[in-house]
Amino acid sequence: MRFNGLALVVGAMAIAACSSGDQNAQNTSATQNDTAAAPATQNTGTGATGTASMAAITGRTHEVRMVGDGQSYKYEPASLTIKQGDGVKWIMVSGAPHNVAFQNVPDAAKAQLSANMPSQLKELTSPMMMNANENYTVSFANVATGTYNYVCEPHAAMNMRGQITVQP
Ligand SMILES: [Cu+2]
Repeated sequence: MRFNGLALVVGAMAIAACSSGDQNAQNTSATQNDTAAAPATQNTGTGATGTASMAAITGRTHEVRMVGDGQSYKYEPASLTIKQGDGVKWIMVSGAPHNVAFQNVPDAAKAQLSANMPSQLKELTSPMMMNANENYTVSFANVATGTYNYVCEPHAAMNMRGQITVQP
């Protein structure tokens, strides 16, 4: 039901954008037409991945160290339980490059988690961290409760994986 609602909202915005574009076209002003078209394009883009906006951390920020010694690569701790509203800060310690790529995220949580992840390499994927103390922080504010699995893409074959459980 919630997604039907979102689809309706996005659809309504698209219709509103179209009708305002039509009005502008009758207006014979090319400039107004252009400014009307820009937001419509952005709305469509946001709708494709969801309609959430970034929600800042309201609780505490937990740290996860990313370590590797050439033999084994891991997140420390690999498993973390947090409260909704907390943040997680991944810190590059050794064995770079590392990153954080969430996998199998339920559709209902995707939009908010994505909105809370700055500078994504691709969907739900952090940039690579190359140097000691480089870090990446994700807010879990407004992110649905549940368990989120993630992997370090460069070390996936070495089973560098982690898990965040978000509790109410
Ligand atoms: Cu790694």
